[in-house]
Amino acid sequence: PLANPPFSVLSDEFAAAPHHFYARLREQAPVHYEPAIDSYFLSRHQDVKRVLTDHGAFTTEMLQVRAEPVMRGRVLAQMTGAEHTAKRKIVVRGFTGSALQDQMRAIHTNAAELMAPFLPRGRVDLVNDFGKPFAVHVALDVLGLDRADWQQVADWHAGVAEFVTSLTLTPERRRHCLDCAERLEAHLAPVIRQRRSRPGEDLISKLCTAEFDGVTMSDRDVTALIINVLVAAAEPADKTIALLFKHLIDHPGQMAQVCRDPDLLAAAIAETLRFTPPVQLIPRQTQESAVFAGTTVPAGATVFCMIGAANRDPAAFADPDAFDIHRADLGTARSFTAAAQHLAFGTGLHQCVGAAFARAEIETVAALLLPLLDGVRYSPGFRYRETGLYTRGPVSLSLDFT
Ligand code: 2IO
Repeated sequence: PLANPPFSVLSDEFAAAPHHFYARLREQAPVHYEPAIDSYFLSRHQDVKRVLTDHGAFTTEMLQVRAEPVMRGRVLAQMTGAEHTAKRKIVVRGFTGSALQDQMRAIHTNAAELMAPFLPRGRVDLVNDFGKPFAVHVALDVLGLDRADWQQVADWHAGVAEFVTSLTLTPERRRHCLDCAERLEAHLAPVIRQRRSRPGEDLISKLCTAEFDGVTMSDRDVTALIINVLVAAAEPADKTIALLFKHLIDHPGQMAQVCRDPDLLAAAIAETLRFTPPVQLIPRQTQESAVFAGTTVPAGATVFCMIGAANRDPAAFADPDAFDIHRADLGTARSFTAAAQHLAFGTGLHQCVGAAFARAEIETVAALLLPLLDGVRYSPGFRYRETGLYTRGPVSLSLDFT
């Protein structure tokens, strides 16, 4: 359908600017088949929403091969029923309520410390100098792990995330990713042992001591949920921060409004998540064959929900390719809940467990950065580039400020 030359999600053209292809995909190939990876790509808001909402018909079974080898066990997204409800509740408790208040204080201190060396220079790479270390620090804080190890954990996390978010992986890269996962697991083993004997208030302790019908989780179960929280918290955070500032710099009128009224930050963050979701793809597996827009997808097939394309579907959002923090159809208050119209956090049973935390985290860090980055602009000669098909964000964001 997108013929001449045949369109591929795996092409360099798509990797350079996926959003250039969204309209054509939605209109001409809403069920795009990718033979090299034997997978289907859905781009319409309505189809994506249907897949994510119907967890009986569209399962997460493929995570057994797409995630388990590096997560070292089963993640929340693989669970259903009573087990899912119980374990999700424990994870949620780790970063809501009073835990959230403490974490936001820690986030403020964290962000201020990381930015301090760059303030006298008036220049910062918001991705590599700030966002990446910040994202891993926050994830370690939530888990109650030592921040001193952050660089090592960041490297292992990169390998685990590469495995989960790759559409194709060479045997060498696969080996490297599995190696990172094994080292991370070995790093966590003594921590788990220690928290079992002397539990504290942190999330790992809660995972170690929680009982289900009188039985605690195995080391394997606890390890997988720790890595689950680490990846889910660290991987999208630096991307969201950088994308928020990029969009505001590209729209000076809206930047001025947000600077004047920081209460608009929540709307700016929600619109950033709609416009450029840091998680662009969500995979599912068909339980039975299913028909979308007249095309049949066979049973047992891998289906990728294209969140970026769904979030720019004119059937769901007016003038979808415009970045507009005042858009009427966004519903900022809803944007971080199950009622969100944008699909950046997914939707349905497995909707992001950290959505409320992510909102508080990004709002806190953006409110801190905004006055520090007074008069912010791209550094001279800076060339903007994004990377990633699954999780996607700026390679770097070199900014000058006064
Ligand atoms: C970690 C991909 C960053 C999740 C995944 C195996 C499960 C799940 C997601 C998100 C975002 C990460 N999938 N978080 O898409 O926990």
